[in-house]
Amino acid sequence: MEIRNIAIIAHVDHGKTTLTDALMRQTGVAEEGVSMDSNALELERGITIYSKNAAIFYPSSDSGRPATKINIVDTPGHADFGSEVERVLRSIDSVLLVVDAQEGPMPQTRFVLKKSLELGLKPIVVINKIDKPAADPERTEEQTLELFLELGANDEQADFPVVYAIGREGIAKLKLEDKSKDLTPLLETIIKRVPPTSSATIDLALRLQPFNLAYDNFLGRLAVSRVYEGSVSVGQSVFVKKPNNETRPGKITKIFTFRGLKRIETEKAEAGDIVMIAGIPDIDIGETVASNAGALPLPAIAVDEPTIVLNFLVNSSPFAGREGKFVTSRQLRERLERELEVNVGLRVDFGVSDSFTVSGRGELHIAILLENMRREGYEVQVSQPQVIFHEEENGGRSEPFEEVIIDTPSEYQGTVIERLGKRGLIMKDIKTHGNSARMIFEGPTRGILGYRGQFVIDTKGEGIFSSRVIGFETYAGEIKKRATGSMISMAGGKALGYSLWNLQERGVLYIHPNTEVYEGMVIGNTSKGEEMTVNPTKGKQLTNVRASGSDEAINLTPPYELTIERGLEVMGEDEYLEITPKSVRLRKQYLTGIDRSRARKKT
Ligand SMILES: Nc1nc2c(ncn2[C@@H]2O[C@H](COP(=O)(O)OP(=O)(O)OP(=O)(O)O)[C@@H](O)[C@H]2O)c(=O)[nH]1
Ligand SMILES: [Mg+2]
Repeated sequence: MEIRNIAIIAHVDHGKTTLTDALMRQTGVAEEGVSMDSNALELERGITIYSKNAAIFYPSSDSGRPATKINIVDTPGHADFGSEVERVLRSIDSVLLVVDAQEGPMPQTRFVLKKSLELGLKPIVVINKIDKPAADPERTEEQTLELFLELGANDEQADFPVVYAIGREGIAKLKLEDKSKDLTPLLETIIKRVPPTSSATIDLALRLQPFNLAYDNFLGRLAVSRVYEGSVSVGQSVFVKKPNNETRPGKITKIFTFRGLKRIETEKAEAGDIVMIAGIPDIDIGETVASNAGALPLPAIAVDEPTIVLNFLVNSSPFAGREGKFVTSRQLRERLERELEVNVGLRVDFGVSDSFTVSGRGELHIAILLENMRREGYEVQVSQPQVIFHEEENGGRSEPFEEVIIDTPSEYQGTVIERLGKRGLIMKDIKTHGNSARMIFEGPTRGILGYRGQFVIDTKGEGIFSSRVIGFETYAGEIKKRATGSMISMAGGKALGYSLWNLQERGVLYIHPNTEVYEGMVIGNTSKGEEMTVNPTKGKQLTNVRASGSDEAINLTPPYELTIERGLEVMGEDEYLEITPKSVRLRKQYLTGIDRSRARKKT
C-alpha cells in the first residue's frame, strides 16, 4: 500500500483537530464524537496539548481504486508546545498549513511555516472557517502568500495549492464558488501533492527514528517512529544509536501501526510507515534504531531549551494532606520521573531532597503538568516561575526573548503599548484594520510573565494575546513591574462575608465567604501595592441595638478565583502556590509576620 505522511499545523484554534476529526470520520476510521483531543485536559480546555498520530485510508476500499494510507500527525497550536511541532515536521513529507479565514496568519502560523520551509517541505494551504461572518478568504490567501515570500519560500513552495474549508462541517473546496458536501477535494489534493514514501528504501537495512514518546503501564516506554529504511519486526535485535554514534543493543517487543486513533498490533512494518515500538526502555527522541551495528545515525532532532524554571516542593501548608492522596517527597519525585519519560521539553533537577527544580517552555507547559498532577491526586506547592538566564562566553548574560502579537480594538491600543513598554517590550509594527489594531512587539520573557491577566482587564476581554519564544538575547536590564502587594490573612478560620466586604475596597479578593483560611495565606492583592495583613475571619461586632438578622445586606464583588495559571501569574517571589486536588491557594513562604520580618532582615 502507498503511504503518505503529513502533519497538520497552524496557529492555536485555527481548526486543526476539528479538521482531522472530520477526515477520520469521513474515511470511516472513527465514529461520530471521536476526537484527536482525547486527553481529559484537552477536552476541557478545547486545545491540543500533545501531538498525536492517526492513520486514514483513502479512497475507501469500495471505490475500486487502490487505497492509500495517510498518516496524519495533529499538532498543538499553542506556542508553549512549539517544540512538539518542530520534531514532528522532521518526520513527515508534507504539511497542511491551516489558516483561519478571519484571523489570517498569526504568530504560530509564521513559526510553523518557517520551520516547514526550512526543511524543504511543500505545504498545502487550507483556508479554514470560511463560514465565519467576518471571514475574508481572499485577503487571508494574499497574506499567506506574502508570509511564504517573506520567509524565503522557493518558487515551488510559493506555488502552493489552496483548499478552502469549513472544518466543522467537514466541507472542503478548491474554488470558493464550488459546491461541496465533504472533504474529498482536500483528500484528492493530499493524494496529488504529497509525495508517496519511497518503496526503494524498503530493501535496505533497518533505520528508524522516534519523534514522539508515550508510556504504557505494561509495555513501558513507547516510541512513535518513522521507519526510514528497511523493515522492523517483533523480536528483532537492534542497535540503538545516539546522534554521536554511541551505540547500545536492544530488542523490539511490540509494534503498532495506526487505524484512526487506534493502535493496531502488527508483526512487521516497512520503510515509509509511522509506527509505535515497544521494548527499548530508555529510547529517546532523535535516536536511531538500526539493524546493523555500523549503521550511521540519522540526523539529530533538536528539542528546544527550557525558558522558565521554578521549584516543586512538598506541600507544607497547615492544610497539607487534607485533600491529596500523594503528598510525600518520594511520591513527587516518582511522579516527576514518570513525566520525564514523555514530556520532552521538561527538565528536572532532583538535587535537594524536598525541593525539585523544574524547567519548562512556558507557564502553560508547567501549568498543564500541575493540573494533571492534581487530578491524579497529588498535592504540591511551587515557587514563582523565573526566566532562565544563560551565561555568555564574553561574560555577559542572555535571556529568553519573545515575539508578541496583539489584536485589540483600537481604543485599548494606547494602554497596551504603555504597559508593554514599561515591561521592556519594543513595538516593531502596528497595522490597523477597521476598528482593530494588530501590534507586534519583541522583548524579554521576563517582561511578559504575569502580564496576561492584566491584558484581559486592559482590553476588557476583547484582545487576543499570543507570544512565542524567539531565542536567547542579551539581558534587557532591570524591569520594574507594577508592584502588587498581597493581602495576607493573620488568622485561621472561616472567612466571613462581612470582613470580606470591608476588605474588597482595598484590592482584589481571591476567596469567597466561608473559604477556610490559615495564617499567612494570601487572600487577595492590594490596589496600592503595599503588603497588608488582615483578618478575614472577623465578624461584625453585634450591639444590642440591632440583631444580626436585620443587618443591612452586604454586596460582595465576585472574587478573582485562583486557577493554577492565574496563581503562577499573580504570585510574588516570597510566596508559594499550593495546589491540591480541590484547591489552589496562595501563601507566604513564611506564614507568620515575625518569620517574614526575620527573613527580610536576613536578606
Ligand atoms: N466557524 C468555524 N469554527 C470552526 C471551524 N473549525 C473549527 N472551528 C472551531 O474552532 C475552535 C478550535 O478548533 P480546534 O479544531 O480545536 O482548533 P486547533 O487548531 O486544533 O486548536 P489547537 O490544537 O489548540 O491549536 C473550536 O471551537 C471549533 O469548533 C470552522 O470551519 N468554522
Ligand atoms: Mg488541536
